[in-house]
Amino acid sequence: MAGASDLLSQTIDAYMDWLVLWHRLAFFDHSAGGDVHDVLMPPPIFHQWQEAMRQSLPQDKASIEKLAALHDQLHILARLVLMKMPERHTTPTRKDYDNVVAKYEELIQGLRRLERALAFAASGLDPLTGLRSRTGLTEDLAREQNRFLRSGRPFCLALMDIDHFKSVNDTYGHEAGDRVLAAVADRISRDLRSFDDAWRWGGEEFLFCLKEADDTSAVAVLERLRMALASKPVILADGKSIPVTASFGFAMSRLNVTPEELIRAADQALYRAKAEGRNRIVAAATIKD
Ligand code: GH3
Ligand code: MG
Ligand code: MG
Repeated sequence: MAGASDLLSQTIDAYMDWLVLWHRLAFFDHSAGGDVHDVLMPPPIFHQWQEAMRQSLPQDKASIEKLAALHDQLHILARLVLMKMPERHTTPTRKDYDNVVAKYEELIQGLRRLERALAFAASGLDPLTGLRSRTGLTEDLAREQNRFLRSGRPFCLALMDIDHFKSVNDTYGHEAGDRVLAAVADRISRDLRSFDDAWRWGGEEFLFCLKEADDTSAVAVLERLRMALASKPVILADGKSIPVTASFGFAMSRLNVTPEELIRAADQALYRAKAEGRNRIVAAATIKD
């Protein structure tokens, strides 16, 4: 993956050079000689990058294919504009010029978006929410479990699931749903304590590790977050106000109970929180130890 990511940065650089060359041909070197097909080759590194991406990140196939299509459109358009200039003694029309530049910007923006997504993936952060992704989760929880076994100070694992989130998407659209998720993540970061950890567990579900917390302090932290969400709707950039509540299930650390078992117990408690009416916090039934 590092290979694909390096090639992507080089591709973006190569495109800067390519745009300069296109400008030279369009405005100054009208009689550069040779066929524009030879002079204005697409940066070969684009194809190398595309191949590396296809092999290392097959899950991103759709965005790679979209960029490949944009790449083809840009090159066809850029050549057509050059070839259209009669005897190539004039410069492109404003409209033709703007079309090439707009296509170029679209391609570069797409490449940059992918570059950011790759950087996030490598950093273990979820690009939409900025919270941790599941990368490294097992190791992080094992470390917390070891700390508990050494020090005897308990921790709490809690799952949070946004209530009726499907209807947010259905009512306001998927993009608004994404912005609500980002806003919820922002509140999570603000309302957990600075030394607690939060992961995007998946979709509209989040996992928290509340450190050095007994039952009472864990409930206090979760209650503060539950209230913060329920008491203020999320306001989108276009002014839409979207009420959000969430349900929580949590389990406290215990000797001889693995973090994976705690998460399962928290998930069952979350299920009960949903069944009992949502917008509430439910403790896991005591697990054996
Ligand atoms: P419940 O209160 O029972 O949790 O209801 P719910 O609608 O939240 O639960 P359900 O599991 O039926 O739906 C979850 C929805 O979350 C469906 C899915 O489209 C949406 N979702 C998951 N991930 C994302 C995302 O990244 N962005 C957006 N916009 N929606 C997402
Ligand atoms: Mg869910
Ligand atoms: Mg939900």
